[in-house]
Amino acid sequence: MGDRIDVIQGDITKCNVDAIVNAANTTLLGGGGVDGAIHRAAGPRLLEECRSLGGCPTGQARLTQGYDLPARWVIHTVGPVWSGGRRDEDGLLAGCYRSSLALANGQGVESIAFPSISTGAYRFPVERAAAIAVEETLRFLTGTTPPDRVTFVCFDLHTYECYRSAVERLAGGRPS
Ligand code: AR6
Repeated sequence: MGDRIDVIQGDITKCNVDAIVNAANTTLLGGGGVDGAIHRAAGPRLLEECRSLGGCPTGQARLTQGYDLPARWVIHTVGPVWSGGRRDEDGLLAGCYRSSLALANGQGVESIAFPSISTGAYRFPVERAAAIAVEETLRFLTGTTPPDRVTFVCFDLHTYECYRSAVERLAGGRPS
């Protein structure tokens, strides 16, 4: 199963995959971090389409086109703000991965790239988030295609190391 999961360090806006996932907020109207980078790279038509969606609840996901991005689709999901772990942050973060992968599956998306949802401005602890991301992805991929290939795109080295070790530990092998 580990052979369908990749971990790389880099910029998700440059990824040549069918769909990239955006760590958005409930308005879907843009922001900082990876959200800002995706809107800048996709161009103003992305914001226009996002406006028509009327927002997205935490833990769910919405699909738009990718416009000027190499990726054909953007899946916008809203991670939880970390507040100590007592507000079902784990369950909500798992929901982000489940609903993003379900949308990808319904759209026939073969390859999808995720950023490390919630671990920037929303302060979710990275090691804990990486375990949830990998567990939910493995659970979804078992017996399901598409997507055939999932890439975790980590911006900084610490995040990269956390996701790599989560894949090694949970998928029973080194990420390819
Ligand atoms: N490619 C890949 N990862 C990136 C990139 C990039 N180009 N840029 C940043 N990251 P964050 P959140 C990493 O804050 O915690 C926004 O304002 C970043 O280093 O983008 O879910 C939204 O509008 C970190 O590891 O998302 C929301 O209001 C990870 O992406 C809020 O931030 C997530 O950091 C969402 O916060």
